[in-house]
Amino acid sequence: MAEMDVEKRGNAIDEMLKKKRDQNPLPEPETLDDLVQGLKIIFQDNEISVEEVNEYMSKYKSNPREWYKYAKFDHHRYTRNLVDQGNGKFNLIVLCWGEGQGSGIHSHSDSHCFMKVLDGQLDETMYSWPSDSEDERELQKTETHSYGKDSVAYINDSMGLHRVENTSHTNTAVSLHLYSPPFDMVECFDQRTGHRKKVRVTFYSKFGQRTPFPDQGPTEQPDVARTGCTSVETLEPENN
Ligand code: 2CO
Ligand code: FE2
Repeated sequence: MAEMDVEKRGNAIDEMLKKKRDQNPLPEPETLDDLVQGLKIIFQDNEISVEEVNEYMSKYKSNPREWYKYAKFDHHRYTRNLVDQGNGKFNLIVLCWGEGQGSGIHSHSDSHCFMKVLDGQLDETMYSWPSDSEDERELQKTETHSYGKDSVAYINDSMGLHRVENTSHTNTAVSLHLYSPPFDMVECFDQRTGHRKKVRVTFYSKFGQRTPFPDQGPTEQPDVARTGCTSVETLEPENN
């Protein structure tokens, strides 16, 4: 009985989606601009299908000429470069990962997070949430994945925490991230103790232009391994 309910609900959602797409068709995502336009159509709805977004982002085949202007690297940390604000429904961001650069372990502020690799390869390590107790305990790894060019990954807080890294010492990597709803704070976690802190995430550039101070953040970035996060502007007190 329960299975049938799920199936019926699944069919109802498929039907609804089909109807909506007949009325408002998505452009084939032949270019990055097409992809942005199509994503804006998808996110007009309050309910989105993770599968539909995943498939749509997978269809776009990365063309460096289209995203080159957003690809700005920094020697010390990975960078976050805003591409589009998705009519307030999502942020689309190009992340640039230098050789050996990675994020700390973090959550995603109750947002949907899609990550499409545009160039190179990215490795993801997933962890389970630490318990609420005060005890210090090492975070438990749950899964590892490697993503190559044009593949799309998805995470939300119910699936756990993750760290993303470009482990190559010879190649850079570039990825396109969609976060809905947009966020500017995340929680970062210390792998050894499970302790967490709130961290503001910032943009290195917006719409292809380098972001002026104060968005740029301090020149001395806290070390990823010790603070648990990069792209940090301000470390907020935990009770904030
Ligand atoms: N979430 C991280 C960020 O936006 C990147 S890891 O992929 O979700 O900086
Ligand atoms: Fe992430």
